[in-house]
Amino acid sequence: MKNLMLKKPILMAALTLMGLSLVTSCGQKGASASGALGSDAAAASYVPPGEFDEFYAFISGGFSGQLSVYGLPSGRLFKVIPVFSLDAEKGYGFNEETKPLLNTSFGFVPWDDAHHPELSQTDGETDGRWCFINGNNTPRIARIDLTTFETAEIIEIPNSGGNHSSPFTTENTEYVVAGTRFGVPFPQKDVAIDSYAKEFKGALTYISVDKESGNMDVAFQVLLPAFNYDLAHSGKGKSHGWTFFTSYNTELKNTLLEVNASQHDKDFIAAVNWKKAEEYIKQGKFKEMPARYADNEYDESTHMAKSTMKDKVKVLIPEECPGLVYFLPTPKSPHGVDVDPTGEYIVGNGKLSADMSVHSFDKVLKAIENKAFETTIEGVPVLKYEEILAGVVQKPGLGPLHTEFDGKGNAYTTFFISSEVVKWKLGTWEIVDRAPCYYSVGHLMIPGGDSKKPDGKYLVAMNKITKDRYLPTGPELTQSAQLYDISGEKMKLILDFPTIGEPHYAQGIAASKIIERSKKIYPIEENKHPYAALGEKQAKVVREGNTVHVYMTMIRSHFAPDNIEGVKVGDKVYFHVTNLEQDWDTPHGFSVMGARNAELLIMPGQTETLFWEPDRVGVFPFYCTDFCSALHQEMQGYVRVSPANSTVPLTWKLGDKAPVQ
Ligand code: K7E
Ligand code: CUA
Repeated sequence: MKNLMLKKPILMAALTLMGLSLVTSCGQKGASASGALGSDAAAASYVPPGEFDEFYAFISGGFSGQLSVYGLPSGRLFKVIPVFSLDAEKGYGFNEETKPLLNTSFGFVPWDDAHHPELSQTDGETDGRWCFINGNNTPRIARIDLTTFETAEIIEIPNSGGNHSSPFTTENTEYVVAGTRFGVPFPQKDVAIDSYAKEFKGALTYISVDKESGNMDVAFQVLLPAFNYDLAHSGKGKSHGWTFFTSYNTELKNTLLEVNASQHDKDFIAAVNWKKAEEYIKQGKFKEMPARYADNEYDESTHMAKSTMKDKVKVLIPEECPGLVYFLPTPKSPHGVDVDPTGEYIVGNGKLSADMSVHSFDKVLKAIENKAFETTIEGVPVLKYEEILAGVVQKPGLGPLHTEFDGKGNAYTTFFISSEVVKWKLGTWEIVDRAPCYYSVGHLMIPGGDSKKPDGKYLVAMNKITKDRYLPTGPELTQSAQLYDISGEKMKLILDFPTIGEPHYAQGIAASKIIERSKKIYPIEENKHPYAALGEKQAKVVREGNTVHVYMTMIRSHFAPDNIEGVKVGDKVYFHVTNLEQDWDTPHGFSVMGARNAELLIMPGQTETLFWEPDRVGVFPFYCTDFCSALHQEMQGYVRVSPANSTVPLTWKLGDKAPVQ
């Protein structure tokens, strides 16, 4: 979202023309509001040592590619879950088991730009089962299992460029969606970029989610004009069965977008009737198109991920599927599209618009029934703006991006340029409060704030710029989140905390929905890893040509075996290490000198594999990296490497109880 700043000069000019004065975020200083938090504010976010937070917050890392987990109201950081980016700390993407998760049709892609976490829902309420998050650059969606807080699946989105309007779920997590941000040739081919308006398309993809396992699959794609599909939300309650995607660049331009994509005073929200799509799929009214995309799943019993390449996709074309998609005109280059808890109001956050338009779902249905169409674009009827409008929030602020709800009839919208959160009333559209953000707020989050049942107690604003708020850290300064108490009439700022990466979006959930389901260990008897050693007696070293498999175990405070000889220069050595512990919070680490990847960090009952290619003779230590007991420092061993032509026999041992060889 930093690119929005580029729009500032244009926006400033436009607003000056409109006679509006502009309070830029850069002009403000924290001063009074920042330093002067009273002690009651401090108490409001204080969670005494040893006590739990009331909520979990899942905050995206943006260009860090990861998802971080905080407690609210304390703002304490609990975990950074590796998703799209390598994480040497956990061996994620370095160990053999997780590498397949990062496989794509482009090969191994060890980074992505992760924007929008989305919790699974049942009947429109967060259920604490999974958290999904989009990968923007190499179009992907990941599913994180909230019993383990680990990435369980990553699926690539075919025929897309920049998976931004994603992964927003439907009411019962029937689907998560993936709208392409960039128009791309469909299917990809070698064409002139200037043929954009003719050759390029914008695909909206529906990914089905298995009710039990959570397994994702590309169900179908809807082929639309090559607008830039920015954000989305599905309907709920009365609007269940629909998804709304914002778009910009309805001008269909391919160069200098900051000017060329800001021409129309209205862009569109694409309203997709996915229940209708299901009917069309059932009737066989789709085109099967070639595609190439990876679906990567982690299997908890083998502790291993597997990557499967898939090669086709069902595509629905609006011209052949009447009633499937409608365009709702919405001023102007809308970013977020947010559906209130009743499912009636569809809020378009027109970031270049002076006012905010709210559509009525009832009126949308009526306009469809009455065929109140302005025109039709590539088979998609454009509804008449006046016919679907529920109301307008007038001059709420500058640069609206995203709205959430408190379940008490109020909406809260972030304004990037005027750097504030504005509270307004659904139905009357009047502004009831505003609170400054430090600075340049992007998105906001109320736990459950995009569900049917918001917990309207706290609001987190995610800020792009912090400037003078924290100690300087060289040229790059931290981004931050700010916590507001929204239980009363007025919003109260109660806490500031720095974030990991650049937070773009977040989700929150009552801790009680997650705590009970949280896994403590992996039962060792359920470990089906093909190279597991399920007890020290099973520890062994096996040579197959120049590949050496080490079946190793770890338990406080030794490895079995801890002395290995007979490895040769040029061997390909796989350390398959099983953690035999069966107590909560007893991981062990494994690292070996000369390894060119990372450590392993192995949970109780789990097996992980480190690949090691010794390139010189010598005796190399390995050790445990996680302080696991008073004798952690003794948890170590040696592997001897002999010349390639050596005749040193392959042996291994642990103390006097050398395993049988
Ligand atoms: Cu940065 Cu949702 Cu990708 Cu807005 S997005 S800020
Ligand atoms: Cu095991 Cu330290």
